[in-house]
Amino acid sequence: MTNLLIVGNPFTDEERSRLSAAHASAFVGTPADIAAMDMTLRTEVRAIAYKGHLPFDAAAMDALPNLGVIANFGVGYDAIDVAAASERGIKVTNTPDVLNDDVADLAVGMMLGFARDMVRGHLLVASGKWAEQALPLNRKMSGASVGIVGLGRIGREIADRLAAFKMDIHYTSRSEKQTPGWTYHADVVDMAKAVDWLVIALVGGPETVNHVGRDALQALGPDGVLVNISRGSTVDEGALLDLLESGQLGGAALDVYNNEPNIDPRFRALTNAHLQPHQGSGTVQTRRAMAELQLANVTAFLNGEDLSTPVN
Ligand code: 8YV
Repeated sequence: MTNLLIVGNPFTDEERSRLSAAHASAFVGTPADIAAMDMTLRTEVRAIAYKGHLPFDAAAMDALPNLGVIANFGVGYDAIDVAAASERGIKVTNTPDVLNDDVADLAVGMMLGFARDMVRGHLLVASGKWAEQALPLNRKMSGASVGIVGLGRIGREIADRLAAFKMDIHYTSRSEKQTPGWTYHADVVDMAKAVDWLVIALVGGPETVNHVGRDALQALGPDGVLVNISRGSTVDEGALLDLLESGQLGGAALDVYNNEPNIDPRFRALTNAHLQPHQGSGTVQTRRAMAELQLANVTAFLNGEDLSTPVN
C-alpha cells in the first residue's frame, strides 16, 4: 500500500529518501500531476508530503479520495488552499519555529549586505582592482531605526538581533506586546514614516496581500530601505519596483518575490537592491529539522496519533 505521496520538485534526494524510507511512497513533481496518476494508487494515498510554492488546490485534493493530511515543508503554507482542505476534513501541517533563527540571521545579513555594499566589496577584491578603486562610503546600520512589520515568531527573532545592533525598534502587530522600549504602531504607513528600515515578517496568504502598499513605501522614502523575508505577495511589488527605479525609495534587501524563481526582470536592473534567492531557511541544519518535523507529522497521522504542528 502506498500511503504517502511526495509532491514537489524542490525536494532534495536526501529529503525524499528520508520520507520514502519511513513510508511506502510515490512521487510526483507538481500538484497538477496528481490527477494523471493511476486511480488505484490515488485511492491508496492517505498522506501528502508537500514542498514548493505552486498552488495545492481543491482539484489536487479531490483527485485523492482518501487523503487525510497535507504535511507542508515550510512554515508558510500559503500555497495550500487550507479552506478547501478543512471543508474536506483534510488536516494541514507546517514546520514552524525550527527555521526562526536562520530566517532572522538572513534578514540581518541582508541588511548588512545592503548597508555596506558587501557584494560590490567582494567583487572589487576578487577582481584584483582594489589598488585602483576604492569602495564608496556606505550606510551605518547600528543605531538606525527599524520597523518590523509583524512581530510574530520570526519578527521577534529579527527584532532581538537588531536590538543588539543598538537599533531603535518599532513594530506593527495584531496587538501591542510587552516589549519595553520598543514602539508599537497600529498602522504600517505611520511606522514607515518613523523609521529608516522596514522589515516585513508577515505570514503570506490572502489576508496579507499588498499589506505594505505604495503609500507605506513612499512614507519610507528616498533614504529608507525595505527588507522582505516573508512572501513577495506581502508588498505591492509593482509599486516597489517603480519607487526603487525612480529613487523615491532608497533601497531594498529581498529574499522573496512574486512568481519565484521567474521573477520580474525589472529586479535584475536595480542598482539599489540586495537580492537573495529565497534562501531564508536554507541551511543544512535547518532544512534537516524541517524535514524531520514534516516526517513526524506524516507518521503521526498515519499512526492515528496527534499531529505535531497542525494548521487547521
Ligand atoms: C520554504 C519558506 O520551506 O518555510 C517557509 O515558509 O518560505 C521556506 O523556508 C522553502 O522555500 C521550501 O519550499
